[in-house]
Amino acid sequence: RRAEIHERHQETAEAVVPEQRGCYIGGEWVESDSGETFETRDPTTGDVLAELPSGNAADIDRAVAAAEDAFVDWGDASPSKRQRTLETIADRIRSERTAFARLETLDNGKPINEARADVHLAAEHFRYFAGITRATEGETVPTDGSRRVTTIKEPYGVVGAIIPWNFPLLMAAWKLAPAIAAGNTVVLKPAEQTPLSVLKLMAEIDDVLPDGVINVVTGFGSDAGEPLTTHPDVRKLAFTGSTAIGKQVMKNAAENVTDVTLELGGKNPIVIYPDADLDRAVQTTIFAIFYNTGECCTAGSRLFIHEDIEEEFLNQLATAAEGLTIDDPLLDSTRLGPKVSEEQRERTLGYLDAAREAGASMLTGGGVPDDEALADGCFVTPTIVRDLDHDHPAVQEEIFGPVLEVFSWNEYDDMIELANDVEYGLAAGVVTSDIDQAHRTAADLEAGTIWVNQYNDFPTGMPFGGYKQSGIGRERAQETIEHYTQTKSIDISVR
Ligand code: TXE
Repeated sequence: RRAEIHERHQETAEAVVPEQRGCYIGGEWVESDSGETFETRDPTTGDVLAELPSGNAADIDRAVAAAEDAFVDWGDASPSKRQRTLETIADRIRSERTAFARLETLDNGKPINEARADVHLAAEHFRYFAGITRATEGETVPTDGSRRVTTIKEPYGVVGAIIPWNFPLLMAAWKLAPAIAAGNTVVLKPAEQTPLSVLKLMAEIDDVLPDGVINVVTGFGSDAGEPLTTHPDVRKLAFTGSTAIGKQVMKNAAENVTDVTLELGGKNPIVIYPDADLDRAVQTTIFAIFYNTGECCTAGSRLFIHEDIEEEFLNQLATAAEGLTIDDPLLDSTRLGPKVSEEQRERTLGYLDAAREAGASMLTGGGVPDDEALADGCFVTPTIVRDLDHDHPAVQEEIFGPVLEVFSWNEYDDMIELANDVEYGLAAGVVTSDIDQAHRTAADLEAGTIWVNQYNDFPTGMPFGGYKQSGIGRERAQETIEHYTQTKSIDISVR
């Protein structure tokens, strides 16, 4: 099986890794200014997938200049032209969906079924914002008869977008679609671990977009990301990643008084009531924590189970977790793939060691799979942790792996206090058959999204973003366009 996995991945890489491997600036594929490169690897096999330019400040300068040039026409383009462009991008993603999904699985390690869902959502996202281009309107402000006051929504100009590695194509879509729908041009820095699907996207839409409307600079955060956040000609920054780097991005944005939206980490609670349908509660929890191998900012990683059903629920949950197939993520039957990189696996295992040292017990999992065929990949077993204090770093910090921490409750107020006792506030889940309890709990939990009797559901158009240190702004929705436009008031004397 080990050899089979390598063979399958090599064949897939030959078929889907894009030939265009440069930075994409002003519609051209170019080397980095320094000539330096870096490798992106397949986390299932450890093999190198591609070598790419390692961009730096000089490349960001070139890309921002190209985006500024393109803004002259794109900022002025009719809504119908922008709409048609976004729809064509959606069509191109759709027609290449099989290759996009396989490429995403190679570069990130996510199970192929989940990669397919990402690709579908990315196309839908462009389609949604194609519609929004026609629905963005200014206002007429009521005044006395001496003047006419109107407002128009204008694009900022050049948007700097920085995205992470957990949903590479989808996170690109979340930034690119609203930015260009509003008439901005973009410089995008993909994550160094997973740059390939964004490069494929640019290759697929090269003839659709005027040159310079979207530019991509590949490379590392400190070399290529940081200069984008300090560039004085970048008028808006959109960042998804860790809270630590998000704070840095915000500080840099402050230097140039640049508008910024941030989508940062999460340490999200799931609350289970004793009246919950047990099967549904188990499946909701499994999906909440193990989807995308736990590499979700929304991962439901702190479980609050009512003590009346604790033992029965946890038995079923452990059985369900042990039943998840860990295997080659290119196989349809796989539910858990590898972590994105060795560094990320070590980080997850480090938290598990610290939890053990603090006296925690593992209900299931807690290490790497005992399967020789998977020995070259960055796999971690689905893990359920008990008996850990809520103030332990493994509970307070985002692990970003397949690790669930369990707490039992019986007093509502105490449970809510603990559920809210983290610096994050991205998402939360509630499982109950009592509608009053669902509403009350949704009201009391401090989070930007509350899922009731389901989890990780992302209907297009539902606003998404964080409370507290999980971020600023809302993506995916009509209000998102506000983050990519500025309002101009025009006051005309009519006397
Ligand atoms: O994130 P970084 P990392 C969390 C998760 C994970 C941890 C570390 O807990 O384990 O962060 O992951 C770019 N200026 N999330 O180190 O560094 C970087 O190149 C400008 C949660 O990968 O925040 C990449 O493109 N940019 C999260 C992007 O920022 C910089 C998703 C994210 O990387 C930069 C990812 C700098 N100084 C990680 N340094 C979520 N909210 O979903 C790095 N970057």
